[in-house]
Amino acid sequence: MSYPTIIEDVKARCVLDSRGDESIEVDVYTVGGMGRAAAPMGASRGEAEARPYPEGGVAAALEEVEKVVAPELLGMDAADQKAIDELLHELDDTPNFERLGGNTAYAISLAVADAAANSLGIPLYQHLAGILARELPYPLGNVVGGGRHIHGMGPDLQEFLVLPVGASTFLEAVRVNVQVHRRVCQLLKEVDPHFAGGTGDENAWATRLPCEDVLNILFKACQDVSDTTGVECRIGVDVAASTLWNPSEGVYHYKRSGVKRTREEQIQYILDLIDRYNLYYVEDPFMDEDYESFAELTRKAKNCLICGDDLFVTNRRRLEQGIRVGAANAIIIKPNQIGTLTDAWETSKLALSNGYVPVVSHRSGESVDTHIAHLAVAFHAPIIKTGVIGGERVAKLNELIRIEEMIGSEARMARLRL
Ligand code: 2PG
Ligand code: MG
Repeated sequence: MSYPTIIEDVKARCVLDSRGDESIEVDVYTVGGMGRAAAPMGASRGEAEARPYPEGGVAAALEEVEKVVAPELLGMDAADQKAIDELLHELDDTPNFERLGGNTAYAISLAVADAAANSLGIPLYQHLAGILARELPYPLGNVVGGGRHIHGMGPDLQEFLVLPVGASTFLEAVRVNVQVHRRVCQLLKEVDPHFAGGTGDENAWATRLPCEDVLNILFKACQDVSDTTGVECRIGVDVAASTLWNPSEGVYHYKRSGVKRTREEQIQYILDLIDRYNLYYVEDPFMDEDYESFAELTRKAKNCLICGDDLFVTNRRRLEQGIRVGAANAIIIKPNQIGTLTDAWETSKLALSNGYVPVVSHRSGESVDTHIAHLAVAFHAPIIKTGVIGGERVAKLNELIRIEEMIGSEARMARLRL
């Protein structure tokens, strides 16, 4: 008798991501079904994250899959994720997936999980977490873009985000986020004479206004939408501070506003923003080796999530270091930063058991895949960061609307810790 999850064939191809860049997509065929996954790609990548592709890019990665990985996968059980991910580490024992590429490992690891779920006839989140996974994450939506996610001189902060903390269903949460996104568009038209409805990589609005003007607009939009819907919305930012850091001068250089801030001034600036705009969420407020400043801000900021993305790069060891010194109280989980599903789950579990909030996240260059929607539910992540509009962003949100429907009357929103 052959099990439905036994792997029979593996194919990899080059496809395009949402920016038009080349990416790897992997198909895994089993006795009873098939799975597919394409890798996303970041623009503001952390120094310590897995190298996306080997020397030679996607073409070299395809060759590795065909010659090195696929022959080993044939006959393995797709339901044994741990064994698959261990194999990937055996085939590439470099610390940062330099031989295969983190994106290659991601596409294989996720395609295998997808194939197992498909062969068993159950949704991916259920295959990974069983029938007791019933909580929906709050969608953290990108409303205005800046930094490396837009072209030209925009606001220095990379992302201005909305979190509908008062929503009682996932569908209500995404509806509220869309309303905030639209309200911000109206307000930008009134304030920014150059605004022509353009958007950046994640379909967040692109404006030339400086940070404080954008925050004032987002604050007002959240208030207006909260007033009309009765759903409380809060603001978040991704500073992506490594992209502002000037190592030779030892300062954060805000080019748009023409300001340079030392480490101490940066801490004070972020504390002021948290206070003035009642921020719920601040991601990467410091460069990605400054655990100490993360720890100091986490101690001083009351009632705000301080999240590490480039700081932790979904890496268990870096999170352990953060836990030791009290740096941050939330962590971005991007499986392609670390390469495999098992590694991402281990990091997420460690976060949960130490009171850190895992935030499952998209990348700025995305596929239309829906896997991260399933991962957020399976990993018990209270928040998912996916954008507000645009096909590749909405794909994840719509999948969560379907998951909410599949769970039925047992479905509830995750518990936010603040
Ligand atoms: C981030 C992400 C996603 P990128 O910094 O959080 O929004 O950007 O994928 O470019 O690293
Ligand atoms: Mg980030």
